Amino acid sequence: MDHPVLERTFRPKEDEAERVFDHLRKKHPCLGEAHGTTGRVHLPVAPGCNIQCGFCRRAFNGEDIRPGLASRLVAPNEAVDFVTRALELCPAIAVVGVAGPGDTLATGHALEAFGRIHERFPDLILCMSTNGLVLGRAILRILDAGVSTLTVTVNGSKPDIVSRIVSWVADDGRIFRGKEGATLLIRRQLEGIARAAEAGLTVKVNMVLIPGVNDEDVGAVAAAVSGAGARLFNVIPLIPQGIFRDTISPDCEALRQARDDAERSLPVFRHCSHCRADACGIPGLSDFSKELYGGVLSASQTFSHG
Ligand code: CLF
Ligand code: SF4
Repeated sequence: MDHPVLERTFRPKEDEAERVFDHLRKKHPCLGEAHGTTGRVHLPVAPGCNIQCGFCRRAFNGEDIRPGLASRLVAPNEAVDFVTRALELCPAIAVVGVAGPGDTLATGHALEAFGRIHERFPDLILCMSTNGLVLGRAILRILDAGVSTLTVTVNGSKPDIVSRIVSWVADDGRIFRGKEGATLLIRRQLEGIARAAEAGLTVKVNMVLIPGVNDEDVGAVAAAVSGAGARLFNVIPLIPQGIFRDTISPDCEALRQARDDAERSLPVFRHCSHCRADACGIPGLSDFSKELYGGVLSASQTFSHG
């Protein structure tokens, strides 16, 4: 067990995990204390996805296959240049995140970009968002790339709810639909969170709140992910699009109720800016994405896992 990464996969002592979380919270704008003072840049470096969420527009506008998609993404070998420029635009940036437009682990692009950034900027916090489908099997590669904080988007704890949100799940060359796909996804998400927490990664969970679909399930999701080792919970109101284009976004009361339900199991982050996959600046205060990406990416709506 002399490999440094393998050594780090031992479950850290709880006080050590708490110490790491406290340290990160002072610098990371999405973990609580540093909100409003430090910034993040998102690199839209993840091109594809391995599941299909009903509220995600990617499959509806053909972005996955349309010629020209590459020009709207950051390539892994461009990542260091974009981060260098982002730091010039906003020196308060403490975190580099990848939050879309696809899933960070569906391709190798995000981890390659993180590895390059970690080598050049070892003091920046690297933050990765994922749907969690293949998280458990990627832990060593995630650690090797220098990532320290994860967001896993978990939108339900029960197959009958998740199957209304996720139409298919692709795994090992097979497509799983309906409750079969939902069951696989939920199991992998909880296993992935548990392995990530054991490895010393700080895990936050995002849940997209869809009125009439998963609003009754928030407390159960928070309890399940807390049991797996997540440290923070964030409720994201639905942006009505895709198959949920006629669903009304949750109002303030619904959001408050959801946060209260989650807070029975986990601390809740209440300052989320619902960032895009190409955000740059201090969340809620400044946005340099047009300056950074030349306005090309900003012209196109992209869903961000955040
Ligand atoms: Fe980005 Fe997300 Fe990391 Fe933050 S955003 S990948 S955890 S660095 Fe933050 Fe933006 Fe809300 Fe996300 S305000 S959407 S919670
Ligand atoms: Fe994939 Fe994320 Fe879109 Fe869901 S929301 S289909 S996980 S890119």
